[in-house]
Amino acid sequence: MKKIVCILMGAFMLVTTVLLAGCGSGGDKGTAQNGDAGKVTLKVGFGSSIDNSSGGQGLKKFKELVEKDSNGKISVELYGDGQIGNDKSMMEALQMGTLDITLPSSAPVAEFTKAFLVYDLPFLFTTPEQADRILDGESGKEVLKTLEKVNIVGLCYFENGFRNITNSKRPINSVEDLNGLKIRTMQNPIHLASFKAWGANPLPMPFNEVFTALEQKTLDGQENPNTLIYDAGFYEAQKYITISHHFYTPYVLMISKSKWDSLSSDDQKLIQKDADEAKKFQRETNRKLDTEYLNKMKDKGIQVNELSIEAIAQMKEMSKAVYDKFAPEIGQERLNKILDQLK
Ligand code: TK8
Repeated sequence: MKKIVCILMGAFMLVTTVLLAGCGSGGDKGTAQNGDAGKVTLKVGFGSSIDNSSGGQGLKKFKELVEKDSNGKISVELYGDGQIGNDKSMMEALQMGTLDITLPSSAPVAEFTKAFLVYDLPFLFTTPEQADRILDGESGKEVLKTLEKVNIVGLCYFENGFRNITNSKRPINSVEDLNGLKIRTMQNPIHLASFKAWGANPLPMPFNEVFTALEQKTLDGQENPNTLIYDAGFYEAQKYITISHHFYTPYVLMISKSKWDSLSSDDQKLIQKDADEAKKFQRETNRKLDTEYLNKMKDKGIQVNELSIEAIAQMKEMSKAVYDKFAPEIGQERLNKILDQLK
């Protein structure tokens, strides 16, 4: 009797071990992320709103596509409005593996890999189509690839857009009108050097601190695309918007390398395909909202003027020194290749 019981116990132990071993290594890499066999969760952090900003709407489209195309195997959790941090701290979270995906503006990304500085040059792009061609082309991909050396994988470029200047002091009709204005810029050496060259008094600051600083008048103004001037409510603390298009800012959709490497190659392909799909939707949405939100702000009484061609030509002239100063950090060959394609 004792012998039979031992044999049965032994057999039971053997079956359980085999079963357990089967679960561990079942098929693809990156399964069993959160206990449900094969399920994957992607935690996404973003600095602006999910519902109203064009970047947020692009992320919602990405979520919709990935969850549909993976038949629910991959779920995407969106955290907007800087809940998880600002552009820089969320990139650091990707490097530590405590966050999976984020969508910063390219300007703070340059602190992690200098190749991204090229996008911060003033008046580099004059049309959205030009930007698409460079960003989706060989040059854009080459810059994106430089993220891997800092343990991040770049998926594609969404659009933040052409930036305009707001302030509470006076309409900006000439370069001289910028003199001494305390303008918030992103934390980026080229943006700072450019506004200095144009005579303003630039102050670098994370996005989620700007509204309070405008309200408390520690700032006179800031610069962002119309969609964010509206979505972040900056227009409520400003009197004037000057359409200047002095910078174009891409958003960079990126995933932590540790997360990416933990995924199966099928899941990697699916996520890349849906990122590219969501990109198209997001850019279209951004271009539509750029005018729509500007009109909403006009209706709410903010004064809008267009910077004159003469003033833009003068600002371009004053920016030449900025191009020369940062060309070595960007990489002269990388810069020339992009400038040649824009001729
Ligand atoms: C939001 C920022 C924002 C950018 C800025 O996280 O900081 O002014 O335009 O979009 O990335």
